[in-house]
Amino acid sequence: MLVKIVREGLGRAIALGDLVTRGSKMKRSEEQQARIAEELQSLSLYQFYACPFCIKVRRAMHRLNLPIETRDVNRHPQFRQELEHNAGKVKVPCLRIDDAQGSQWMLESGDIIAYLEQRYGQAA
Ligand SMILES: N[C@@H](CCC(=O)N[C@@H](CS)C(=O)NCC(=O)O)C(=O)O
Repeated sequence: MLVKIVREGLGRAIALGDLVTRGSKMKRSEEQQARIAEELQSLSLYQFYACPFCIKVRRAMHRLNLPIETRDVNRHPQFRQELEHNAGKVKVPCLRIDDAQGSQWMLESGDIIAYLEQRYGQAA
């Protein structure tokens, strides 16, 4: 119980630190940004607000200027169930990638960031 409270407190401190130290966002033309925002409808990030690994991913999303929907699995039992059912466990962050074939559930913050960098990191 105490460990949980300390971990949550630390996570919130890191989240606050993240908010005040975020740098600038990648710049794109209005057209490019609108196209990317449309594309990002097919992505969602299952996460906890105070999880350091989620903060790392949200920081990359900010830097890359990617307004991806975030789904807090601590606040919404439906998101927790979806994550557990599809990813096989409640582990965050998890990036859900939807396409015509179905959904891919990507775990591991490092893999998620590498995927976002590779797909959206180049200013066109
Ligand atoms: N190596 C993973 C670590 C993720 C991780 O440990 N997430 C914690 C929250 S900070 C979690 O989901 N814990 C729930 C659990 O393990 O059941 C990553 O980098 O994404």
